[in-house]
Amino acid sequence: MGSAFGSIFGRKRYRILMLGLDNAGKTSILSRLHLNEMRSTVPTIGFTVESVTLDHVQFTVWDVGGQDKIRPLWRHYYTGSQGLIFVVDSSDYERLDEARRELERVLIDREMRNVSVLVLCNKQDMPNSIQPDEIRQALHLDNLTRPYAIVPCSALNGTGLDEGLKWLSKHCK
Ligand SMILES: Nc1nc2c(ncn2[C@@H]2O[C@H](COP(=O)(O)OP(=O)(O)OP(=O)(O)O)[C@@H](O)[C@H]2O)c(=O)[nH]1
Ligand SMILES: [Mg+2]
Repeated sequence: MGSAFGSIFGRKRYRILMLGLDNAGKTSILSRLHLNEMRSTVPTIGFTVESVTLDHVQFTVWDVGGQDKIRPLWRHYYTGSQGLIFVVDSSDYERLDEARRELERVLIDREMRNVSVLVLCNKQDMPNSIQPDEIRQALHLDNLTRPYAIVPCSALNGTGLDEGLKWLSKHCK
Protein backbone atom coordinates (compact mmCIF):
# COMPACT_ATOMS: atom_id res chain seq x y z
CA MET A 1 0.00 0.00 0.00
CA GLY A 2 1.61 3.24 -1.06
CA SER A 3 -0.94 5.49 0.61
CA ALA A 4 -3.92 5.61 2.92
CA PHE A 5 -6.14 6.04 -0.11
CA GLY A 6 -4.82 2.72 -1.29
CA SER A 7 -3.17 1.35 -4.38
CA ILE A 8 -4.26 -1.33 -6.80
CA PHE A 9 -1.64 -3.58 -8.39
CA GLY A 10 1.10 -1.19 -7.35
CA ARG A 11 -0.50 1.93 -8.82
CA LYS A 12 -0.41 4.81 -6.38
CA ARG A 13 -3.62 6.73 -5.85
CA TYR A 14 -3.89 10.03 -4.05
CA ARG A 15 -6.79 12.16 -2.99
CA ILE A 16 -5.97 15.81 -3.70
CA LEU A 17 -7.93 18.87 -2.59
CA MET A 18 -7.71 21.93 -4.85
CA LEU A 19 -8.65 25.26 -3.28
CA GLY A 20 -8.09 28.95 -3.94
CA LEU A 21 -10.04 32.17 -4.33
CA ASP A 22 -12.84 32.40 -6.88
CA ASN A 23 -11.58 33.09 -10.42
CA ALA A 24 -8.11 31.66 -9.64
CA GLY A 25 -8.56 29.07 -12.38
CA LYS A 26 -9.13 25.83 -10.44
CA THR A 27 -11.80 24.39 -12.73
CA SER A 28 -9.81 25.45 -15.79
CA ILE A 29 -6.75 23.63 -14.43
CA LEU A 30 -8.82 20.49 -13.79
CA SER A 31 -10.19 20.64 -17.32
CA ARG A 32 -6.67 21.07 -18.74
CA LEU A 33 -5.42 18.09 -16.70
CA HIS A 34 -8.39 15.86 -17.41
CA LEU A 35 -9.25 16.71 -21.02
CA ASN A 36 -6.05 18.44 -22.13
CA GLU A 37 -8.03 21.53 -23.08
CA MET A 38 -9.27 24.60 -21.25
CA ARG A 39 -13.03 24.83 -21.53
CA SER A 40 -15.09 27.88 -20.69
CA THR A 41 -16.21 27.76 -17.08
CA VAL A 42 -18.82 29.17 -14.77
CA PRO A 43 -18.11 29.79 -11.08
CA THR A 44 -18.23 26.47 -9.25
CA ILE A 45 -21.07 26.16 -6.77
CA GLY A 46 -20.21 23.04 -4.81
CA PHE A 47 -17.42 20.94 -6.32
CA THR A 48 -16.07 19.15 -9.36
CA VAL A 49 -14.11 15.92 -9.04
CA GLU A 50 -12.02 14.24 -11.72
CA SER A 51 -9.46 11.51 -11.89
CA VAL A 52 -6.13 12.36 -13.51
CA THR A 53 -3.30 9.90 -14.19
CA LEU A 54 0.30 10.91 -14.69
CA ASP A 55 3.27 8.51 -14.80
CA HIS A 56 1.13 5.64 -13.40
CA VAL A 57 0.01 7.75 -10.44
CA GLN A 58 -3.71 8.39 -10.16
CA PHE A 59 -4.85 11.64 -8.59
CA THR A 60 -8.47 12.12 -7.58
CA VAL A 61 -8.73 15.90 -7.61
CA TRP A 62 -11.52 17.66 -5.71
CA ASP A 63 -12.02 21.21 -7.00
CA VAL A 64 -14.19 23.22 -4.62
CA GLY A 65 -15.79 26.58 -5.45
CA GLY A 66 -13.89 29.58 -4.06
CA GLN A 67 -16.45 32.39 -3.82
CA ASP A 68 -16.29 34.00 -0.39
CA LYS A 69 -19.82 32.99 0.61
CA ILE A 70 -19.11 29.31 0.01
CA ARG A 71 -15.56 29.14 1.41
CA PRO A 72 -16.90 27.89 4.77
CA LEU A 73 -17.79 24.70 2.88
CA TRP A 74 -14.13 23.96 2.13
CA ARG A 75 -13.63 22.23 5.50
CA HIS A 76 -16.12 19.53 4.55
CA TYR A 77 -13.60 18.29 1.98
CA TYR A 78 -10.52 18.16 4.26
CA THR A 79 -10.89 14.63 5.63
CA GLY A 80 -8.76 12.11 3.78
CA SER A 81 -6.94 14.68 1.63
CA GLN A 82 -3.35 13.64 1.01
CA GLY A 83 -2.20 16.77 -0.77
CA LEU A 84 -3.39 20.36 -1.21
CA ILE A 85 -3.20 22.34 -4.42
CA PHE A 86 -3.71 26.02 -3.68
CA VAL A 87 -4.29 28.01 -6.86
CA VAL A 88 -3.41 31.70 -7.08
CA ASP A 89 -4.41 34.07 -9.89
CA SER A 90 -1.04 35.63 -10.78
CA SER A 91 -2.80 38.62 -12.35
CA ASP A 92 -4.68 39.52 -9.17
CA TYR A 93 -2.37 41.73 -7.06
CA GLU A 94 -5.26 43.11 -5.03
CA ARG A 95 -6.32 39.80 -3.55
CA LEU A 96 -2.95 38.23 -2.69
CA ASP A 97 -3.41 39.05 0.99
CA GLU A 98 -6.90 37.58 0.95
CA ALA A 99 -5.42 34.43 -0.62
CA ARG A 100 -2.81 34.28 2.18
CA ARG A 101 -5.50 34.51 4.87
CA GLU A 102 -7.56 31.76 3.28
CA LEU A 103 -4.54 29.48 2.85
CA GLU A 104 -3.56 29.98 6.49
CA ARG A 105 -7.10 29.17 7.57
CA VAL A 106 -6.96 25.87 5.69
CA LEU A 107 -3.53 24.89 6.96
CA ILE A 108 -4.29 25.38 10.66
CA ASP A 109 -7.13 22.87 10.55
CA ARG A 110 -6.05 19.66 12.26
CA GLU A 111 -7.32 17.56 9.34
CA MET A 112 -4.84 19.37 7.08
CA ARG A 113 -1.88 19.67 9.39
CA ASN A 114 0.27 17.01 7.71
CA VAL A 115 -0.67 17.74 4.13
CA SER A 116 1.97 18.89 1.65
CA VAL A 117 1.13 22.04 -0.27
CA LEU A 118 1.55 22.77 -3.95
CA VAL A 119 0.94 26.43 -4.74
CA LEU A 120 0.12 26.89 -8.42
CA CYS A 121 0.74 30.44 -9.67
CA ASN A 122 -1.81 30.28 -12.48
CA LYS A 123 -2.35 32.64 -15.45
CA GLN A 124 1.38 33.12 -16.05
CA ASP A 125 0.46 33.63 -19.71
CA MET A 126 -0.97 37.04 -18.83
CA PRO A 127 1.16 40.15 -19.32
CA ASN A 128 2.67 41.48 -16.08
CA SER A 129 1.73 38.38 -14.13
CA ILE A 130 3.17 38.26 -10.59
CA GLN A 131 6.29 36.10 -10.37
CA PRO A 132 6.39 33.04 -8.09
CA ASP A 133 8.96 34.58 -5.72
CA GLU A 134 6.68 37.51 -5.04
CA ILE A 135 3.75 35.15 -4.43
CA ARG A 136 5.93 33.08 -2.08
CA GLN A 137 6.57 36.19 -0.01
CA ALA A 138 2.98 37.46 -0.12
CA LEU A 139 1.65 34.09 1.06
CA HIS A 140 4.37 33.81 3.77
CA LEU A 141 5.26 30.37 2.46
CA ASP A 142 8.71 30.45 4.04
CA ASN A 143 6.97 30.17 7.43
CA LEU A 144 5.64 26.73 6.58
CA THR A 145 7.19 23.79 8.40
CA ARG A 146 5.79 21.21 5.97
CA PRO A 147 6.85 20.35 2.42
CA TYR A 148 5.65 22.87 -0.11
CA ALA A 149 6.40 23.85 -3.68
CA ILE A 150 5.51 26.92 -5.69
CA VAL A 151 5.11 26.32 -9.41
CA PRO A 152 4.22 28.83 -12.15
CA CYS A 153 1.56 27.52 -14.52
CA SER A 154 -1.12 28.33 -17.05
CA ALA A 155 -4.35 26.43 -17.58
CA LEU A 156 -4.54 28.27 -20.90
CA ASN A 157 -1.46 26.64 -22.41
CA GLY A 158 -0.88 23.82 -19.91
CA THR A 159 2.61 24.80 -18.74
CA GLY A 160 3.67 23.85 -15.22
CA LEU A 161 0.83 21.47 -14.41
CA ASP A 162 2.67 18.18 -14.96
CA GLU A 163 5.63 19.53 -13.00
CA GLY A 164 3.32 20.38 -10.11
CA LEU A 165 1.64 16.96 -10.08
CA LYS A 166 5.00 15.19 -10.21
CA TRP A 167 6.12 17.11 -7.13
CA LEU A 168 2.87 16.17 -5.37
CA SER A 169 3.27 12.50 -6.20
CA LYS A 170 6.61 12.55 -4.35
CA HIS A 171 5.32 14.45 -1.34
CA CYS A 172 1.81 13.12 -0.70
CA LYS A 173 1.39 11.33 2.58
N1 LIG B 1 -5.42 33.87 -19.27
C1 LIG B 1 -5.79 32.87 -18.47
N2 LIG B 1 -7.06 32.79 -18.02
C2 LIG B 1 -7.38 31.76 -17.20
C3 LIG B 1 -6.44 30.77 -16.84
N3 LIG B 1 -7.05 29.89 -16.03
C4 LIG B 1 -8.33 30.30 -15.89
N4 LIG B 1 -8.53 31.43 -16.60
C5 LIG B 1 -9.79 32.18 -16.67
O1 LIG B 1 -10.11 32.62 -15.36
C6 LIG B 1 -11.53 32.59 -15.16
C7 LIG B 1 -11.89 31.78 -13.95
O2 LIG B 1 -11.55 30.42 -14.17
P1 LIG B 1 -12.20 29.23 -13.33
O3 LIG B 1 -11.44 28.01 -13.69
O4 LIG B 1 -13.67 29.20 -13.49
O5 LIG B 1 -11.86 29.70 -11.84
P2 LIG B 1 -12.20 28.92 -10.47
O6 LIG B 1 -10.98 29.05 -9.61
O7 LIG B 1 -12.67 27.56 -10.75
O8 LIG B 1 -13.35 29.83 -9.85
P3 LIG B 1 -14.51 29.37 -8.80
O9 LIG B 1 -15.16 28.15 -9.35
O10 LIG B 1 -15.43 30.53 -8.70
O11 LIG B 1 -13.82 29.10 -7.50
C8 LIG B 1 -12.14 32.06 -16.47
O12 LIG B 1 -12.52 33.16 -17.26
C9 LIG B 1 -10.97 31.34 -17.12
O13 LIG B 1 -11.08 31.31 -18.54
C10 LIG B 1 -5.10 30.89 -17.35
O14 LIG B 1 -4.19 30.09 -17.08
N5 LIG B 1 -4.83 31.95 -18.16
MG1 LIG C 1 -14.44 26.60 -10.39
